[in-house]
This record gives sequence, structure tokens and C-alpha cells, in this order.
Amino acid sequence: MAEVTIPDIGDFEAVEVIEILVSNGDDVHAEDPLVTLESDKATMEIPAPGNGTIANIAVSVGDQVSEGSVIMEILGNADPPNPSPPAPEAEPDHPGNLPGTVSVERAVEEKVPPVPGEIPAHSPPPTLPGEIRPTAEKIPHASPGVRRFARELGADVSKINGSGPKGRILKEDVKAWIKRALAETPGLQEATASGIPPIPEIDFSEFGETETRPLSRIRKLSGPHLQRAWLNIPHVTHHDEADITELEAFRKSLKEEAEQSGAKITLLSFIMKALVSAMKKFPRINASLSPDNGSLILKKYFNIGVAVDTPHGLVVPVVREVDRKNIFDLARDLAELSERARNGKLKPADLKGGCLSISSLGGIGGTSFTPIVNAPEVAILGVSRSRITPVWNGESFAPRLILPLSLSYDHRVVDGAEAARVCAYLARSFEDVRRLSL
Ligand code: CAO
Repeated sequence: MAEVTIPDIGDFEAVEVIEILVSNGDDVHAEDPLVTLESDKATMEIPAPGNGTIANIAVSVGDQVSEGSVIMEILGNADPPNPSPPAPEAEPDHPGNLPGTVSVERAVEEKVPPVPGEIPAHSPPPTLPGEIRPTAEKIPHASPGVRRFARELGADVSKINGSGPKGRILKEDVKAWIKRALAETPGLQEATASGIPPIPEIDFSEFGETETRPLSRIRKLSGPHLQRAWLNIPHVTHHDEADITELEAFRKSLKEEAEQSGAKITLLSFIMKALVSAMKKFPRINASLSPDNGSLILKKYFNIGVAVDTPHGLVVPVVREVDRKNIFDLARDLAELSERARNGKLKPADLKGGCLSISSLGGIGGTSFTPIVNAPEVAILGVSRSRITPVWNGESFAPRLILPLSLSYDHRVVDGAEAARVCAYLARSFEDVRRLSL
């Protein structure tokens, strides 16, 4: 059995114990930290003098100790008294801490002109035995172990609020800070890995009142997904128009029949049918690039994602086997999926397996927009609000109902000419309702 006493800690007297890092019965190895002491100038850990089991801890947090104070006992083959003084904290940016010296948390920067061969002025000089360097600035309250932990994870202790006694930073505070930093910066890893300079931080409260609200779970997920697609895909959007005058008359004629079958038929069901027809005619828009970008994976199934606007953000549930469903089936599927989306009842499987997506803002407004391709799909059809427009028919202007279409595509897979052909084909399909059944 060996008593553990406070070794020579320099000129310090009555230094406060701020942390007890072991409990009675713990097995420790030589140099394991046992307690943390903190004076107004330095924080230091007292190491175990040898291997053994901790017993009779004689100090509590808040006690004051000086050189020679007994703090606990170690049962086993611990070395006899006269343990080595506190181990200096290994500060890679504080070179030259000599073994057996007391390491002060942050030494003052010494404004001494550099001499060739000397440690540069911006690095603190080596601590000499028995020397305690004063601190010039306020030290964030944290034990050397916590500082080391924070440094290993890249956390800046000066930015962390401590929840320990007297605001001391605990390991838990460092973990919580890192978790928060990661959660609050969706897409951070992608953005920094891509080498794109981050948008500078601004304190908006300098300019007026602000309120900070957390992002919804959906936005936290969809944000990085959209950013990935935007950064990876060379996007082009092709705009076109379709005359849907006859189609709209046909849709209205189906209203009664639809209501009887429990479905509300909107234009979207027809758009899905037309899109499947276009996917069959232009198979490249129903494809994805292989992960190595070396080949094209053509899909022989026809599932269409539909962007749904919900109070929590955008989701894109997938309507399956659109080629095998009629307009009434599609209307029912759409109503069911969009209701579940708005009530937050979608399952992960509802969001998978899409071949191509539609983003319809027609119920809201707009004349055209540039939707973002829902990667790894290669195209997305944007639909804006139809409007009555005077169209020259060769003899006179006639009022026609015109639907704006915006097809965004991955230019690595789809060429501009092909996108124009797809849109022209869609427009022809809408203009001649019979084609939708082809
Ligand atoms: N032009 C004119 N009117 C249109 C139209 C169009 N292109 N599309 C739909 N409408 C009409 C509908 O006929 C309906 O009219 P009534 O109320 O008189 O019957 C009304 O607009 C509302 O339609 P809806 O939006 O309820 O139904 P929908 O089938 O057209 O769309 C859904 C369903 C889920 C796609 C839609 O509600 C929605 O969420 N759209 C937003 C999608 C979105 O946010 N996209 C942006 C994503 S970011 O790229």
C-alpha cells in the first residue's frame, strides 16, 4: 500500500481539487490521472505513482491541497512515495515542456524577437522545472484531459460553455458541442470536402431583431440531398408549353365518374401517364449513371416520384408501376400518398425506387421554374400553372389553355436535343388525349 501525496507543484499553496477522476476500488496504472487541481493560474492533473487499486480517497471536490497532502492510497505494487510530479500536458503547439515540469494551460505569448535556432516567438518557451508561467488572458475552465479530448476532436474549448462547477468544461460539454455543431450544419462535410468556401457567418442581430428556429427533420434530410444533387449534376432546364384545352375538357367530363369511384382527377394523373409514354420512347430519361459513372443503368419499370409540399418541407413519395395503372388508379394513389405525406405518415419504402420525378406547382402558380434533379434519377419534370392564352391558328387568335413545362436534366446523360424532343413529345401527348392511351 502506498499513500498518494501531492508532489512538488511549484510555488502553489492551497490549490483547489476540481475533479476526482477515480473511485475507491478502481484499478489504475502508473501515470493515470487521479485528481485535477486548479489554481487561479494553472490546471494540472496528479498522476498515479504506480499500478494498483485505489482506496481511502481522502479529498473531495473543493478541498484545498498543497505539496505533501495525502489524497488517497493505492493498494498493490505502487511505487513508494516521492512520485513524479504532475505530468505535463502534451501540447503539440507548446513544444519543449520538459519532463517533470508543471504545465500551465496557456502560457502568455512572449513578444520577444525571434533568434535563429530558438523556438519562434509565437510558441511559448519551454517550461522550466518549478516554473509556473502567468496567464495573460482568461483561460477557459477545463482540465488537461478535457482539453486534450477537445483538441483530438477539433473542438475549440474557448467556444464551449461549461456545465461543471464554476462553469468548468466537462467531457460531456465537448461531446454535446460537437454533436450540435454537426447537426446545425447539414451538408457541412460535403461542402468542405468539395473545397467550396463556406458562406461567411454573420450576426444578423446587428441589423435588427431575429429569431432562431430549428429546422424540421425533413428539411435537415432534404437539404443535404438537394445540395448533393445540385453539386454533382450538371443541370440544364428545357422550357416548353403544351396546349391542354381538349385534355382539360376531357378531365372535366370525367369528374362525375371520378367522384363515383372516390377519386379526384387532377391534371397530374394525365401528366404521369404522358411521362411513362415518353420514358418508353426515350429510355435514357429512365436511367441512372452507374456509381463509377462508366455506364448507364436503364430501367424497365416505371415508378414516378411526385414532389409533395408539406408543412414540414418537401417530400417525394413514389407512385409505383404507373404504366399498369389507369387515370382513376393514379388519382387515388396520388391522393392517398399526398395525404400521408402531409400527415407525416410516409414509410421509408414510400420514398424509394423512383425512376423520374414530377414537381407540380400548377395548383399554386408560376410560369416556369428550374426543378433540381432528384439524383440518382436523371430528369425531373416541372409543371407550372396553365393559363388561357391567345394562340394564332393560322387565321385568327383563339383562346387556348396552355400548360408550361420545365424539364431539368442531367446533361451527362441527356443531351439538349433529346430533352427538347421529350418535351415536344409530351406536348403532343397532351394535345391529343388519344395518345395517352398508347
Ligand atoms: N394548372 C392549373 N391548375 C392546376 C394545375 C395546373 N398545372 N395543377 C393543378 N391545378 C389545380 C387542380 O386542378 C386543383 O384545382 P381545384 O381545386 O379547382 O380542383 C388545384 O389546382 C389544386 O390541385 P392540387 O395541388 O391539390 O392537386 P395536384 O394533383 O395538382 O397536385 C400535389 C398534388 C401533391 C403534387 C400538390 O398538392 C403539391 O404538393 N404541389 C407542390 C409540389 C412542390 O412543392 N414542388 C416544388 C418542389 S421543389 O422543386
